Amino acid sequence: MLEKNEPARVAHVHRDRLRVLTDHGPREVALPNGHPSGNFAVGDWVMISRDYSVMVQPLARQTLLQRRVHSRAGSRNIGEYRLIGANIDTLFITTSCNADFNVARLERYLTLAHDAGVEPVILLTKADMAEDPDSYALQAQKLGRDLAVLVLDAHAPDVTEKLAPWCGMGHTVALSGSSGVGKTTLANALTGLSEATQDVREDDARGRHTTTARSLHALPSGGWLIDTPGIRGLGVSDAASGIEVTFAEITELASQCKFRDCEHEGEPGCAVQAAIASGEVEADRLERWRKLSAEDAVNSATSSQAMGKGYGISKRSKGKALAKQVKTAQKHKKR
Ligand SMILES: Nc1nc2c(ncn2[C@@H]2O[C@H](COP(=O)(O)OP(=O)(O)OP(=O)(O)O)[C@@H](O)[C@H]2O)c(=O)[nH]1
Ligand SMILES: [Mg+2]
Repeated sequence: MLEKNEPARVAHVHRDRLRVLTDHGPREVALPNGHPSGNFAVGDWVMISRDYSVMVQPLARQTLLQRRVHSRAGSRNIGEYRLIGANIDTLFITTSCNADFNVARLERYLTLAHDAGVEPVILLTKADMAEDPDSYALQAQKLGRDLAVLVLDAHAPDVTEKLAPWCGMGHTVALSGSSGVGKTTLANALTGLSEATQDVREDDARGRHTTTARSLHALPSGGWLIDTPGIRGLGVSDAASGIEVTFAEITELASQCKFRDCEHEGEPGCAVQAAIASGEVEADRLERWRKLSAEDAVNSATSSQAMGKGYGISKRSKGKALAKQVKTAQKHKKR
């Protein structure tokens, strides 16, 4: 019975077992038949047996961050998702004030967070090595009206204090971003641990994929932190609502266009093109919205197909709206 069991939080997903954090410290628990490790994400809450030996029952998730696995057509991975973490309140989207900084990539991470109902915060590391860190902050700030953007030196003693507003009692933060941007350096500052970090390549600021597995840690503040390996390419799929929030100004303007199916390509009465003409919206931003929406539509279609074959998971049923989206996407892809 459930009362006879103990709650625990998944800190590491092994192939055949879970490492969980309990009131009495970390434990390794076995997985019974019918519960493959692939179903679990770091950050999940589970009930474990009183003797701390077996996972008994997974508990419902509040949020789930997952990303589409990049796969070649025909591969068995088509439509597969990788679970990044569960029950996350805040996603620290980490990038550096150097060659890693890329607005289109940040928009992908923002879409991932918004789609999962997770609050995004942008962390700009290596401010100490940049000539003009504020110029990066200005660009990042344009990506959302109420978006929190922090400029950091991950080695500085004030890091914990700066990140404290998101690390309070019971809150879960996850660090995401490319390899080498300083996720583990920040994690170490917050947890007090000394997990491995490694220098980046000097020529292009790229990291060496030092962290190889997702892991959850308890914070001295009473919160929780998830460190993740650097992601090479973040695909979007089934993320239409995340795109709507990430590109909120385009979503709002689109509702004022004369035609409901306006594609903002020069149709009469297009509020989006009018905003570009007046300088309110940058043409590049619309182009990035177009590209991401097109990719999302194509990937959502293949994930729906894959669903039918038993691969992956799809969040929404699509129907006619999807068919239209795919048609538009294919049109844009041909350009
Ligand atoms: N000067 C400076 N160096 C930093 C800063 N943040 C991280 N570094 C250095 O950047 C390198 C990479 O840091 P990591 O913390 O290993 O990066 P990561 O994001 O965890 O990388 P992966 O585990 O490969 O995904 C290390 O040599 C850190 O010391 C910073 O704010 N300033
Ligand atoms: Mg790391």
